[in-house]
Formats: sequence, structure tokens, C-alpha cells
Amino acid sequence: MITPLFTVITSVLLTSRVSEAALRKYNFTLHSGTRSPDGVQREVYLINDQQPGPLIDVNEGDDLEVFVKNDLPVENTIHWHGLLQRGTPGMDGVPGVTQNPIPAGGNFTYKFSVGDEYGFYWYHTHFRAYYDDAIRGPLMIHPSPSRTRPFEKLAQNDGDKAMLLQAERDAVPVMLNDWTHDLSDVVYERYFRTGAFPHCVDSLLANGAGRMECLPESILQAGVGLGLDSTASMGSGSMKMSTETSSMSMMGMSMRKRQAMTMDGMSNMPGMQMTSTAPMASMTPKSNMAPMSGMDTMTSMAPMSSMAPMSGMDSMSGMSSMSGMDSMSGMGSMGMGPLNPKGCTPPMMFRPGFNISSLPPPTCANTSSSLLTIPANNTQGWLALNLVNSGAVTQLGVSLDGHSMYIYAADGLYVALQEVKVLYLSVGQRYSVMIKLNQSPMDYYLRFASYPWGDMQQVLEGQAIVSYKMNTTMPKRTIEARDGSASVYMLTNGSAAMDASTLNNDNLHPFDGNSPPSKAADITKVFNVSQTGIVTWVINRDPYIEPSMPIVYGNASDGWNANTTYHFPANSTVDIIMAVAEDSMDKMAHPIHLHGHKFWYLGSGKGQFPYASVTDAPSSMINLHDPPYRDTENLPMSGWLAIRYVTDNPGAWLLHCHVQWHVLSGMAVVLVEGEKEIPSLLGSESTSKAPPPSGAKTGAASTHTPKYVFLRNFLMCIGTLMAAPFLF
Ligand SMILES: [Cu+2]
Repeated sequence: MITPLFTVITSVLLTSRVSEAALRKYNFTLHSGTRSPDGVQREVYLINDQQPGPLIDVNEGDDLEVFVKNDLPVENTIHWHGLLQRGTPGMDGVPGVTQNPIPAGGNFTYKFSVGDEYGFYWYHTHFRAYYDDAIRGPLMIHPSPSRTRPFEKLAQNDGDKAMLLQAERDAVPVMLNDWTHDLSDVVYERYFRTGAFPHCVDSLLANGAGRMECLPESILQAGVGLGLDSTASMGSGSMKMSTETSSMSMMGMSMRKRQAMTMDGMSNMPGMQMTSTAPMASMTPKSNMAPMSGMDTMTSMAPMSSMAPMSGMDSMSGMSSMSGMDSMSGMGSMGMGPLNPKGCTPPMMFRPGFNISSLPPPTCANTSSSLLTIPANNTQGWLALNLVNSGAVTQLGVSLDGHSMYIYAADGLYVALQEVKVLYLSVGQRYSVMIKLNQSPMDYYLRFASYPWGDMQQVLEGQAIVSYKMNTTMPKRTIEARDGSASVYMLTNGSAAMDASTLNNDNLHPFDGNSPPSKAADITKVFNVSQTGIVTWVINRDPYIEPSMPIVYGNASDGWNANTTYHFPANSTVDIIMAVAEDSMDKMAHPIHLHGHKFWYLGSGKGQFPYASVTDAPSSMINLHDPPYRDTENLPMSGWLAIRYVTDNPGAWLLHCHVQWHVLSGMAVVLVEGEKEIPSLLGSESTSKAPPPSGAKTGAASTHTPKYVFLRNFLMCIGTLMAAPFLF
């Protein structure tokens, strides 16, 4: 699975680090509070009074001990997203799989070593969807100095190299997430009761800061295509319209045969000043189509050759008469007609007896809450950001006005460097990016926008500000407006502006040369991913039901022999081929996350995977040579995804969709490996918890069938409503 040279290097590194390993201790208190992260007040769940939670900041090789006191009225766990928990299968923080939930008023101490893992991760509660209520935070493992960095090639000299390394050391964690004004329990109860999938959020936050920004009526009427017109009557530019038109390019996943992206993009174009406001329309005529996902069936749409980028929202008010969307009238049946005041297409499905009037009327009111400001000291040359999509449901496009981003790590690990203007993050994914601070000293928007996927869409953009540290004698220019600016690379609907380069997911080759075992897999599992009911989503046949006793406890657990639990022999190469079932009620994409492992992303594509195993597939379809190695990858809409991993980490590991409403509705399985070794690895920490501490009985009750979930949610909502007058 790993090249011999890599193994040797890793062994040397490990050996050299052992003496430096430190024990890092953190104390977390989970509690309720009231916050207005986007200008609208609501109850939030906080860690140490913070949203997001504290940064866990450790070095490669360190041991970590996190004491979690749960002062919330609900159960919780903390999962360390992307960390392998090698040798500590009881510390992964999944209720019913690796531990009992921490009861209200209870506590639990997580102890594990980060070993030879490094890079940017995040942690979040894995109980229900409570991370949407803000039980989440960033986790940074600083790599050993002896590791070679992919960005070192950006350095012209030793001084540059030192600046790059310092920028990496100072990298700013930026947690991006969608945000709703209701508690997650309320959102899920509404979904379960009405069947209306909650894809429509209220705002987008960066490190817990954002604002409500309502779209003009013209865009609401125009729909997800923004009403951009093929006649270029806006005269200010064009939207990048990939001929692929599929979710593939938008979701950062890709067809292996996709046309190579232009990585240098606009930055190499003569006369292209990043801060200029030169009309982009003059640059390159475009006839490609907008890469709006869910539009695979729309490739026959009339070309909208030069769709205007969003100029500032105000200037769009004259767009209502634009006819660009006329050719998209067929979208009505796909829910792509006018948008509601939140910028959303209407729900596609309801339970019998429910309809749009069953839902709270969508409203939007502008707020002026402050945005996250990231200081950038341009005397230091470079700024590094650690980006994560820590949201519930929204896939995000990200760009920084006027700057390229050099992607140097994906899901923590170093990758072959890519220069892009726009990158896409599925829920759960991380990217580390290096930014050269070579533009006019001023403020620049870091934009993050919901990009459409499947038939449920929302036009929504949030911003943070990257602010160059100023020499006081120099007048500071105001922030760049969107109006036709060549320095704005992404449109409000998450599309890349004309010729703005986007991340090529297939090219995230591991920088250390790590590659999968080349021989055929010992086990190939084919999982049909499907919506089998309005509120039932599954990975193969059956909805996942949280066991009342953790699966790591062995066959005493009610989940040990569940239909959604798979047992794999130790030290085997496993291929998992997931495909959206042809009879799935909805064919949307799913960000798939595997616990306990990084996996090699061998390939993805449209339709069903046409072979019995990856060995039978051509190399244009399956990459066994230098595939990306990560922990979260997209299963494309109406498509397939193939991953490979080696069962070298005894434990019970959840494989699930990271969309919170999907995993709550059953979209998960548990993969058990090395089962004979698990008991000896649980240690006193876990065994002392069996039987669970007093109060955890409610956790045991989390053996929730969907029906039970509904009942519990419903009762909680009623309880909340009844208690409301006393709470506020
Ligand atoms: Cu999903």
C-alpha cells in the first residue's frame, strides 16, 4: 500500500519524533447560549462560550487528551474528523459505534495520539445534527519540520522559503458553514414531519460570523442561473460555462476524462491586473454553459454565451427583463423556476397531506453584522488559510478576490500543488491554500457561495475579508465591488467566472508519493446509495439505526450483526464502489466520509460503474497509480465513486454521507475490521464506561428507528415550545 521508500522515511520520522511528543490537554464545556452570528438571534450550542469551538493546536506525534463536560440538555459525543484513531477505536466519538453518548450533565475524556498524522482537521459532535448548532471546531496538527512541503517550489530563494514556512505555521483556520435560525432538532423534525428536504439555509458563516444578504427580486425571478443573459447586454463579463454542465465540475469531483483545467487562468493573461475593473467580456468569448449541477439533463439548453457575472447586487435591479432564462423554462419541472426570498428552489417532495404551505414562509431581511476579518501582513509575503466546509448540507465554492490560491493540502495531507481561482468543498472536506500577498494593499473579499447540486438549489453567498496590514502612510483603498470586476472570480451562484480556474479533484496526487496496493482487492463491495422513502436514505438496502450498545463492544451490541454492519478481515485491501441507485427517488450527490481511514479515491463518474471490479476498468476510469488520498469524497449525482483502503486499523468505522439530514435518515453503514483485536484496544477508558454512566439511559434510548427519531424530536420540540416562555 505504501512504497518502501515512504515506509522508511515514515519510520525515521516517527522514530525521530517520539522523543518530542508532548501530551496536549484541553478542557471543553458544552453549553447553551444565545448568539447572533448573522445578525439574527437564536439559541446556539457552544464550546467554552465559543463558536466555533477552540482551536486544538498540536504537533505531529503529540498525544491529545480532551476532557469534555456536557452541560447541554442533550447528549453529545466529539468526533475527530479525519483522524484515524489508530489503536484507540473507542475514541472516535460515534454514539452507538465507538462509545455511549455523553449524557446531559455527564463527561468523557478522549485520549489518543495523532501519531504520524498531520495537517488540518476539525472536530464536531456526532450526536444527531448538533454540530449544526455549533458544536464544532478546528484542529491543527503542525507537520514535523522534516517533512518536505509542496509549496517550497514557490520559493525563489531561502528568504521566500522561510516566509512560506512561516505562513504555513501561522495558517488561519476558516470554518465555513451554512447556518439556520432554528435548532437542528427543529429543522429535522420539520423534515421528518413534512418530507420537505431542508436544503434551504438562512446564511453562510466564516468562523461564526456572517450576515443576511437578500437577493434582489430580479434574481429571485430569474432563478439559479441568475438571469444572466446570452446577449452580454450587461457588458461586464461572462460566466464560466463548462461544457460539462454537470455537477461533476462544480462539486470538485470529476470525470477522469474531463478536459484538463487551465490552472494559470487569468493570472497569466496579458494586461490582466487583478485589481482592475476591466470588463471581462472582452477577454474571451465563451459559449460554454454554466456548471450548475442538476443540469445534466439540460445540456440542450441554448448556449448563453457570455453570461454576465454578478455585478453588485444593486446593479442587478434592472435585470428582471432579461431573457436569459427563457431558454431554461424547462427547468420548472426540476424546481428551477423562481427562487423564494431566501434564494431557494422549492422543495421537491412532501409527505402525503403536506405541501409548501406546511412550511414556515421563507423570509429574508438584510442584517449588517460584522464579517470575519483575516489580517494579512503583506510584508510577510504569503498568507495561508485552512478551509473546511463544516456545514450541514450546503456545498461551497470559495474564492478570494484578486488572488490565486495554491492548494497544498487536501483533507490534511500534502498534495501536488495546484493554482486555482475557485475551489469547491463538499461538506466535511478541507483544503489548505497558500496566497501570495502581491496585490494593492486593501481589503479583499473571501467569498463562499452555495453551489447547486441535484434538484435542490440555493443561490447564496457569504463573505469574509482578507485585509492587508497597512503601512499607515499609505491610503487604504476600499473593498472591491463586484461590478464587473476582473478580480472577482466567482459568481453569487457559486459558478466560476469566465476562465477562472477551478480545482481539478483528480489531480490532488499525494505529495509523498503514497499509492495504493496495485494488486487486485481482496474484497470488493458494491453499495447502492439510495433514497428509498421521502425521509429514508440508505447505503445499500437498509437505513442505519444507531445501536443502543456500541458496536466496538462486540457481539453483545445490538448493532454487531445488523444489516448495516459489515465485517472485513484484517489487513485486506477493500474496494468500495458506491453508486446512486437507478431507482433512487432523488439522484443527488453525497459527500461520503469514512472514519478510521484515509482512502484512495480511485475514480468517479456518471451512471452505474460498468465493471464487476476496478481491476476490470480502464486506467482512464480508475487511477491506481497516484490517486488522491483523503477522508471525504463526493459520490456524484446519478453517478458512482470508487475508493480503496486497507483494513489495518482494528475498529468499527462509520461510512456515511456527511449531509446531516441524510445520515440522520439512515445513510450510513459500519465497517468492522480486525475484530479480534478490538477488545484489547478499548482499554480501561472505554470499559469503565460499560455499563454507561448514570444518565446515559437516554442515550441507550437512541436506538432510534426513524419513527422513534420523529417521536423524540417531536416531543423535544413540544417541550422546547412549552418551555420557551420560561427560557427567554
Ligand atoms: Cu447525502
